[in-house]
Amino acid sequence: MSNDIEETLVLVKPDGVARGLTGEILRRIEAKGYQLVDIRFVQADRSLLAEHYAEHQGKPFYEPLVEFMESGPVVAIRVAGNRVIEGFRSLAGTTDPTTAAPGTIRGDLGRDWGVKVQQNLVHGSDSPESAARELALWFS
Ligand code: RTP
Ligand code: MG
Repeated sequence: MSNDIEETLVLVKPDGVARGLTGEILRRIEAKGYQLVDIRFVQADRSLLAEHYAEHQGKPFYEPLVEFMESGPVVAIRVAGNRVIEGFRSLAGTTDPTTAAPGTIRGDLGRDWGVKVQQNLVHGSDSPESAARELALWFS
């Protein structure tokens, strides 16, 4: 089996913080065997979010996404582990909580009644390049 220790950026989005799910999300990360390396509360501003979501600028969901992400504090977590970038995205489940598989964070805990798809509790970096860029941004 390969041993490929990586770091990824996980964000508990404002809906997760507001619903008191930070502990449950941290529990799932730790239960999987990943290591919490650093953690902080952040009230993100527009410039941080514009950099974080640079790849989505111009898309129809960009503006509502940024508005949602600045609506309250997020918890930023530096997580380490074997193939953790892919592994955390597997723990999180697919983007839309309605169709995310049961057993995943979004599938088990994501609401699909009266909320938008951007309210999907967590973010996880999607590649080694994204992880390096995003960790530098949130833990500068
Ligand atoms: P994330 O970046 O938050 O880990 O989520 P992801 O990779 O699964 O999704 P991505 O395509 O990167 O989109 C980033 C976030 O934008 C919101 N979104 N809304 N059609 C829509 O309304 C829509 N599509 C995406 C979600 O909050 C998604 O997590
Ligand atoms: Mg993404």
